[in-house]
Amino acid sequence: MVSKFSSPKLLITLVVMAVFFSPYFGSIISAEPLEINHYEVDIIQTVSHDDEAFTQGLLIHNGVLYESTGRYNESTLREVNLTTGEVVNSIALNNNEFGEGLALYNGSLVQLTWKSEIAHIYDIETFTETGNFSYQGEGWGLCSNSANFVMSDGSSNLTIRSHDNFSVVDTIAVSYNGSPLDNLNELECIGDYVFANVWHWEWIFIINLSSGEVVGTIDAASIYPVPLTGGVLNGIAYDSDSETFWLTGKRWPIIHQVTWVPVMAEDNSTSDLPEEVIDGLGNQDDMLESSLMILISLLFAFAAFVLWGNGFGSLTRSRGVDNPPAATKYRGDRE
Ligand SMILES: [Ca+2]
Repeated sequence: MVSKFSSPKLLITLVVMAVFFSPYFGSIISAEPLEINHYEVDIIQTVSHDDEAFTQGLLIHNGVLYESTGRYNESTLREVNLTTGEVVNSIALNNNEFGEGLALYNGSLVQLTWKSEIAHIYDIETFTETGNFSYQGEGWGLCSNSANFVMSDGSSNLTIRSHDNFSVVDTIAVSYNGSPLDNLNELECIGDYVFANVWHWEWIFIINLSSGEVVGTIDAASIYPVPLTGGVLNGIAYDSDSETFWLTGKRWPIIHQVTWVPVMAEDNSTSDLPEEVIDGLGNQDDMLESSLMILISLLFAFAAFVLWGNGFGSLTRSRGVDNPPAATKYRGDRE
């Protein structure tokens, strides 16, 4: 291998280049895993949950759980005591309506229906229906942030809707690893982010609402009931008082209070992450910065060769070295 470096001047130049720029390449490689964070669920406590509740919407207000349940002839809006799991209050939807997502805005609960294209508005204290919104298409998940409602319909799009009249303000295409994330289901709005269940997936996805990109995943496989007596994971409620989340699923006999724990190892190794997560860790800004640094490195190397009086002629004469080692090293570490 030493024979490749037939020119001592070339070898010295390349070594100096490699040492000089090694911090940049080190930072390039270590910076990439920071963009999508991967978490696991840490259970704080587990409370019983009505195993007849086909959970479609879940939220917490002032320490009280509000839940929307689905299925024709069975759909309800209910208030649940989070200490006992007891259903404190419940009203039934029309038999031909299938309850879906649930959101709170300005003292009112807004409950979607799957295919009836109507959202019921209730006073949160009395469960008295005070009005309704209409919309086109299917209703799946719903949450409310400081500006708007955010709604899912089973596609990879989130629809931003007006607090005032439910009109469409914007449509956000949600992507994970550069691909559309279909089957977006129950939602929870927290600031500029949306936490989303995805139908038949045991992960929760953290979506940047501005870009539509998934910026985090939460593996909730560990919280499924054992034995699995219910259906899919569906139901995310954030308790701002305790800064914890409550999670459950369709017809699960339990509901958990949880926090998230980063999966990332202490040495920032990404070896424990699923391949699909690692693939999504690339950050466009970091990549641009990386490319610029490589370009600067190559220009610097070229200038050094010219000034040394040797030029790239030594490369072709020596053969076997097609690129400066810095660039070769970078490509090798990326593969
Ligand atoms: Ca929710």
